Amino acid sequence: MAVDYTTHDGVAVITLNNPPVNGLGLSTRAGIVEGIERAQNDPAIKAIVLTGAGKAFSGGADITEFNTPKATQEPTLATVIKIVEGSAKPVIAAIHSVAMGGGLELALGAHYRVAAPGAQIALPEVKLGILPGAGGTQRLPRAIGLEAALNMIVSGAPVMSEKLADSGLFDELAQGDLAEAALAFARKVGAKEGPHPKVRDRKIEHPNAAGFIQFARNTVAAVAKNFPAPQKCIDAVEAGVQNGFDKGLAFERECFMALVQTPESHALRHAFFGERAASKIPDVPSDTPVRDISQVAVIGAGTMGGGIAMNFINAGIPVTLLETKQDALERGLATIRKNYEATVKKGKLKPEALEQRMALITPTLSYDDLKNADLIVEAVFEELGVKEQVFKRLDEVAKKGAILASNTSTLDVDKIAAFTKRPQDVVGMHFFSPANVMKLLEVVRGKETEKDVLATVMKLARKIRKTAVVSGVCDGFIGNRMIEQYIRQALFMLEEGALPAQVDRAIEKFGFAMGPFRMSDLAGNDIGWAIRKRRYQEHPDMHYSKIADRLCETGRFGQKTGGGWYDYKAGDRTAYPSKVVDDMIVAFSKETNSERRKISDEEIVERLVFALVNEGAKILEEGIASKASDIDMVYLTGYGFPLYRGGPMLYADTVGLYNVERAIRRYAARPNGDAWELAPSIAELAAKGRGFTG
Ligand code: T1G
Repeated sequence: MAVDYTTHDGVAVITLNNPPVNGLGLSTRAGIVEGIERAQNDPAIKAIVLTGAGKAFSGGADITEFNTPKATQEPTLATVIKIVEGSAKPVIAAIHSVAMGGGLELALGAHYRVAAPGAQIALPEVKLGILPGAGGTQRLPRAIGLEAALNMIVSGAPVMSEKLADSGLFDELAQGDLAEAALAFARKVGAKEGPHPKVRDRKIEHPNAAGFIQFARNTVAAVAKNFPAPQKCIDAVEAGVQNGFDKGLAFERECFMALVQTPESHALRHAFFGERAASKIPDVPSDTPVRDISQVAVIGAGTMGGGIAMNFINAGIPVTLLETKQDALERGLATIRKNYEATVKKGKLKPEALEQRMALITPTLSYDDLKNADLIVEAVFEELGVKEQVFKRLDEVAKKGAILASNTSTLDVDKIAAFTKRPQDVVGMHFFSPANVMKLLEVVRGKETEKDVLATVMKLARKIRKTAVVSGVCDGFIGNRMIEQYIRQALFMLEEGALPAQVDRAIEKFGFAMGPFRMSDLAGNDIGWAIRKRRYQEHPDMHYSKIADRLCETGRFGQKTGGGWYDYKAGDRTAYPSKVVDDMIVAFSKETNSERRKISDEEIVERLVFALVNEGAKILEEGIASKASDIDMVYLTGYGFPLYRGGPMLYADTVGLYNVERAIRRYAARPNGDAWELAPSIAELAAKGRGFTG
C-alpha cells in the first residue's frame, strides 16, 4: 500500500509513500481512505496527521494514470477529500517541499494545515491544459481570497509556503521539525470538541468579485489564445462565487472532464512527460556514475561560443574562453557583457551579479590554459579541417577524462572523434542560436561515445536549464535533418504557385512562431545556400528547387543585407513582401515550365508539417532518435512548433497516420513528388491503427 499508518500517543499519522513525489494514484487514494476509517474506529485516536514521505507532501494526481481507467476509479481524489473533510476527528495536513495540484487540494480538505517553510505550493493543472479537478477552484479562494487564488490557479505558478504565512491557508508555519510541530498541533486540536473547521464553509469575501473576475478574463484572453484551460479556470471559480460551493464543485468537475479530453491538454501532458523522458537514454542506466564538471572551457568567442559560455557561467560554473586573436576575444567578452547589461536593464539581473558572472570567465589565447577543464566545448568555424586542427590540439592538452564536445550543427561527430586518441570522450553538444536563450540542446552520440559521457552531459544540461535530446550521427542530426525536408517543400511550392508571404502566413496561422521565409531572412539565406551547395555535391541526384539559389545569387541574404525573400527598411525588422522577389519567383516558374496554380493554405500546412513527420519517422526507423517524444521536444524547444499541438509526431497522431499516409501518397503523385518517399513505419503503424506515441 502506498500509504503508511502509525500512531503516536493518540495521534494517527497517515504517511503518503508513493515515490518519487507521492502522486495520488489509486493505491495511494485507497490507502488514505483506509487510514482515515481506521482512525475513526480507534477510540484512542483523537486526531489525524496527513503527511508525505520523501521529497514531497504530494505532487498531485498521478499523471501517469491520466486517460487510464485508474484515474477515475473510486476512490477518486474528490471522494478521498470528501472523506477527509467529513472525518469527525480533526485532520491536520503536514506540508513540506511540494504540495501541488491534487496534493494541495487534499490539504485543503483537511481541517488544519501546518507547513514547513520552503515548500512549493501550487495548482499547476492549467499548465497541463486542465484545471484543479478536486475542489481547488472552490476551496483555494475560500482559503486565501479570490484574487490570490485566481492568480495561482490561472498562472499555475508555485508560491513558497512562507509567502503564504498570513494568507489564511496555514494554521501554523513550523519553524523547527515539521513532524513534531504537526503532532503538537494535532494534540492541541484533538483535545477540542468538534466540529472542526472546514475550508468549504468559509465565505469568499471581495468588494467587487464580478469586476475582478472580468479583469482576470481580459488579462487571460491575451496570453491564452490557443489554450482553453485558463478561461475555464475563471469560469469554475466564478461559478463558486455566484452559486455557492456545491454548485461550483459540480461545475468544476464538468470543466475538468471536458478539458482532459482536449488536444491541447493531450499536447501539454505529452510535452510534460517528453521533457522528462528525453533525459532517459534506453541503454544508459539512470544510475550511471557521472564525471565531475567543475571547470569548463569554450573554444571560440563568436556568437555561438559567447552564448555557450553564458550558459555555464549562469549556472555558476567557471569558463576559460579561448580565442585565436586578442581583438576577437575582447569582442566576445564585450558581447557577453552587453547581453548581461540588457538583462540588468530589464530588472532580471542585479548589477553585482553581472560582475560576478563576468568574473567567472578566464579569457585566454593559449590552449595550455585548457589543461584543467573537465569539459571543453568547441564552437569554431563549421569546417572539418578547422575542427581537425582543434581536436588534434585538444588531444595534446586536455587532461585525461576531460569531455571534448563539438558544437557542430552539420558535421560528422564520428569523424571529429577520430581526430583524437580518445573518441570515447568525444560527444556533440549542438546548441541553438542564440545559445544562451534557446532551451534545446542536441546531444550527438558518436559510435564510441562512452555511456558515462552521455550521462554526464544529460545531467549537466539540466543544470544549465537546457532540454537535452540525444541524437545519433547523421547529416543534420534530428532538427536540421527534418527542417531540410520542410524547406524543400516550401521552395517547391514557390515554384508551383505560392509566394513567400502566403507560405509564412499559412504556417504561422497553424501556430509556428515564424514561417520558413521570415526565418531564413533572419538566420541569413546564405547559410542555407552553403548547405545546398554541399548537398548538390554529395547527393547530385537529390531534386531541389533552385529558386533560393537564384535569390542568393542576387545577394539578397535577408535582414543582414536589407533584403531577402522580403524587403526591409533600415532599423526595422518588419518583413515587407517584395515585388522584385515575387516577380522573380513568377519568372522562375516560367523558366522551369512549372505551371503556377493556386495552392491552398491547407496544402501548404500539410506539405510542410508532413515533411517533418515523414523525415521524423525515418529518424526513428534508423534509431537516430530513440522515441517520438524526443523528436517532438526538439521541435517544441528549438524550432517554434506550436506547444498546443504537441510537436510534429503527436500532431500526426492527432490527424491519424491513416490520413497522413494518404496525403503523402497524394503529394508523391504530383509535380516534385519525387521528394516524397513515404517512411515505411507510417504505413505499418497506420495499418495497425496505431500512432507514433502509443
Ligand atoms: N504524477 C506522477 N509522477 C510525477 C508527478 C505527478 N503529479 N510529478 C512529477 N512526477 C515524476 C516525474 O515524471 C519524474 O519522474 C519525477 O516525478 C521527478 O519529477 C485532480 C488532476 C512535483 C515540482 O502538475 O511540477 O493534480 O523522470 O523531475 O524537478 O486537480 O515534477 O523521475 O521517472 O519534475 O523535483 C498536477 C507536476 C497534476 C505537478 C517535482 N501536478 N510535477 O519537480 O522533479 S494534475 C503537477 C512537477 C492534478 C488534480 C489534478 C514536478 C515537481 P522520473 P521532476 P522535480
